[in-house]
Amino acid sequence: MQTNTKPLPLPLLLLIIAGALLVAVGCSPDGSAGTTAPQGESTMTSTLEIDGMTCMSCVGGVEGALRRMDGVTAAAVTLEPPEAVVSWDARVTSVEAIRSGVEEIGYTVLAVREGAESSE
Ligand SMILES: [Cu+2]
Repeated sequence: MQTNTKPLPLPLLLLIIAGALLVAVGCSPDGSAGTTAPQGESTMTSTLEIDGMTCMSCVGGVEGALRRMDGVTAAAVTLEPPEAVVSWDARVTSVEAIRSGVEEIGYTVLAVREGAESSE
């Protein structure tokens, strides 16, 4: 005994439609609401010369503190030379905020250079 080929059950159909709508909204090409602002446009990279780091745990401490700061997207700290290369979002933070964050945990920022180049 064969049952009729049933159409998709209504709830499933609604689910599919809702899903399609969500995808369509998410991909809307002129979705300039700001929620999907392109990354990178306002990302700056700065190199901070840091005084007071003496060992790898200092390095780890500075790096951890930098990475926890609002607006910091990446941080790489080295002991030799003693500096931090920080990528940060100019819409969220500033070099001054980053600098004072480093000084708050007990180190001194001797200089800040734009970009990721090491001192010559
Ligand atoms: Cu140390």
